[in-house]
Amino acid sequence: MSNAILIGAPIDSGQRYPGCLMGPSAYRVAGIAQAIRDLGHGLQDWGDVTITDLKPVTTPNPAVHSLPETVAWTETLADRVDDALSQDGLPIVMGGDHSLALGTVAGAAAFAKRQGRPLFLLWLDAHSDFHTPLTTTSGNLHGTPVAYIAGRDGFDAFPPFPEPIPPQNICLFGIRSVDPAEHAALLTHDIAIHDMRVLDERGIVAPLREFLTRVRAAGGMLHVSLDVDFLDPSIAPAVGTTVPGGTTFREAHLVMELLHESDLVTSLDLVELNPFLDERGRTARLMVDLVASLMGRKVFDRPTRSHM
Ligand code: 4U7
Ligand code: MN
Ligand code: MN
Ligand code: MN
Repeated sequence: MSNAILIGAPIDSGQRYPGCLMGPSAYRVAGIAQAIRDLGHGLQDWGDVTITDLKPVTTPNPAVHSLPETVAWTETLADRVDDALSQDGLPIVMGGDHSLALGTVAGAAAFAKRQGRPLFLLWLDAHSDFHTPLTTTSGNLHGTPVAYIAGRDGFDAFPPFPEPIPPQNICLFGIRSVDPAEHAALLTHDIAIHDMRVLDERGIVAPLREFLTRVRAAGGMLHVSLDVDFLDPSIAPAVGTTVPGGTTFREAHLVMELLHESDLVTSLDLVELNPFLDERGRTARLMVDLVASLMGRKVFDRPTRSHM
């Protein structure tokens, strides 16, 4: 059983579509705490994180906006996630846009470094989020965390990433929108890119098991970052960056069920939910149900058997 720790991260500054800051409230209204408790886990809610002092940081790319806010969120969230892990907790960070992962994964990396354990990253997203502040044309920093985590240049305004995750320990899943500058950079990094073309052909089970087997063999920690746009917009409309051709209801649950059975997940982000765009709370409820699958809710409960 886990000691789940909810951390609200009401971040809107990594993109330009207001509303993600209502995400933590929507998850609470949709019953995330009770869903986790009902599965027998311990649960604490640490409330919503706030930022205080902004530093006058700059970047040469004039397109970038909200850099001081994003740097402040990064520092604060890294600290919260490190604290949660240090208390033997499973941090579940409720966003907020995806720029929050600049901080959450930095916190997990700082903890993993002290433990002497390798950190792995599973990125469930329509987008590769592999821009740097120097290459982004939209200027929206929610498109940059994977580059920061992989140790790419261009993040001078940010705290140095504690221990960049080697590309072989990063797995992108569900990808179907990659900008030219991201594409060029990805070609020079050995990151597993399971785009939708690959998942259509191979299914999601085999590629995910391959990755989880490597995490287990390395004795690694595993951070999972779940972007709402990983899901097809027909089932998850509450997101500013919809891309058609996403994962289905059952594919997404199957990913979560396999993650539960692996028992490898050590931290989780829920990002990009924009409740202002939702239809009667359906996206928030789906995200909570996916968390429940990750925490052990089953379609049909059978005596334990291993799937790894
Ligand atoms: B998300 C984009 F141009 N690549 O940089 C950009 F297509 O966290 C989208 O995955 C980024 O939702 C999407 O603005 C970031 C765009
Ligand atoms: Mn601390
Ligand atoms: Mn994303
Ligand atoms: Mn995305």
